[in-house]
Amino acid sequence: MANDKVYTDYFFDEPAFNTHDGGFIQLEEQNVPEQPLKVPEVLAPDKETDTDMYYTVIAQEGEVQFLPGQKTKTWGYNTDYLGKTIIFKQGKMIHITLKNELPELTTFHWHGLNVPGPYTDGGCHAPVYPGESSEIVFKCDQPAATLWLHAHPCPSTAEHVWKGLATGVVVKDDIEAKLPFPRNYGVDDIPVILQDRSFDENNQLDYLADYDPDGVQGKVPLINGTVNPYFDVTTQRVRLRLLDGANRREWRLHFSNDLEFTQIASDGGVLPEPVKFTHLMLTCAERAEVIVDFGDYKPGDEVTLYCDDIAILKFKIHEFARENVTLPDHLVDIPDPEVTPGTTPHQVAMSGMDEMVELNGKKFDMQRIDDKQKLGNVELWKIVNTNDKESGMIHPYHMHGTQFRVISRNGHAPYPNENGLKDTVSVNPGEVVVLKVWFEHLGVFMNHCHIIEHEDGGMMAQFEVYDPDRPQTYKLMDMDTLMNAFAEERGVKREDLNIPGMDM
Ligand SMILES: [Cu+2]
Repeated sequence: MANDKVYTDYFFDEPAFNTHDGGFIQLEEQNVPEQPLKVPEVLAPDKETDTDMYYTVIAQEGEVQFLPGQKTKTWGYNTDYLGKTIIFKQGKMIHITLKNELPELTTFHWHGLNVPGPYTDGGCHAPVYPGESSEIVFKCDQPAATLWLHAHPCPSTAEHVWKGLATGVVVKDDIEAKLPFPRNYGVDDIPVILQDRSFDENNQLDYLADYDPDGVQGKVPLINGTVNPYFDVTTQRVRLRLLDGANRREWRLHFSNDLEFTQIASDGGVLPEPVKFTHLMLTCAERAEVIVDFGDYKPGDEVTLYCDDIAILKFKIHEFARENVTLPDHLVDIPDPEVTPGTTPHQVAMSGMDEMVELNGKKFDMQRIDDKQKLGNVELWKIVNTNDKESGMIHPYHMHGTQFRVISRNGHAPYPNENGLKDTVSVNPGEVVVLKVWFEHLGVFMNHCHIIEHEDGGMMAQFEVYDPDRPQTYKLMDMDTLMNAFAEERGVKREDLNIPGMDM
């Protein structure tokens, strides 16, 4: 049953929906000296036992030499921009001190991690104020995957991510460890965080100046925080843990000479079968682990990764030991529980663009629970993008607290790389995507478009995962408290607080 087909398109009816929007900004290659791709360091644990791991994650200010001339002021986790890669082992208890050394409140959201909501999950209900810290403890209990950590302090999530608050989180397990994948971190297994930014005349990030309610973009490709990067290839096969970490951009990826590559994992972990591509698209927050085989190249050759027709990352081929590895046709088993009888499918409509974005006809309200699902149930969620095909955008739909299955797209089978676990799914204009969703933890969680300005603008809701035998009460944050805190921290009056997309 091996799927030998090589997919050569982006699976979308249109080659590029995001170009429909008048505000679309195309990437531009930068005329600056090439630099080695920054590979984030691994975050060292503070302490480690057979059963427990202890970490400190610090949100901090920094500065980076992105471009010749002035350094850029940035934010990051345990470093200047983006962060150190955090590696969890399945089965361990994880203790994390979350420390905020920024001048304003932020939150620490574990995107794709199956943990209780709303505090451990780290959405808007879990602010950490400047100079303060908080502790979370959870068991890492999910398959090997590439996840990520990012700030989620609604409605300033987009600005915090734009300044740099995002980093890779890798879960490892014993099943993935036996598969013939490259896994030597930094050598043949590297995170590749895809972002775009624009810089002002002083090389600074000016979020307000670049603000677009349909998502902030910039013409400068920034890969792991590197402008014009290259990577030295010293092994025949290289595993790229691709993450669309952009606020709004879709990445249409392909290599020079249409080099084939193989996707082995999606958001929630390893795919049931490898899928071969020459062209792959990622929408905001989606991940794809791919293996690129450079066996047909020789030392001195260069292979380029493009987004559209813009070079974003070069691979310089060096001498490497030849290997002849064939991936098995079947990689892992994916859970596929039966839908609980008698349950009614949930309906989620993502509508509008710019300031008009809504979810089910409403703007986000952090005090309102919009939906609920019983712990242990498996239920269908029907996600609709009501934008029209001529002028609408793709809305990448994300649910906290779960790794779901994609059942169908407008009644058809999902794309071939959507047969694994996912936490974010692109929904094309005019499309209905059906998901099968179950949860492993109680809590209040958010569901939203992951174009971050759409989420901040209100295309977001929240639901409760409940157990009738264990009723919970949650202290939910309110907009007044958050806005007053932001105003105080930024040293302005509440009415002068400039958070775009927000009616103060
Ligand atoms: Cu959207």
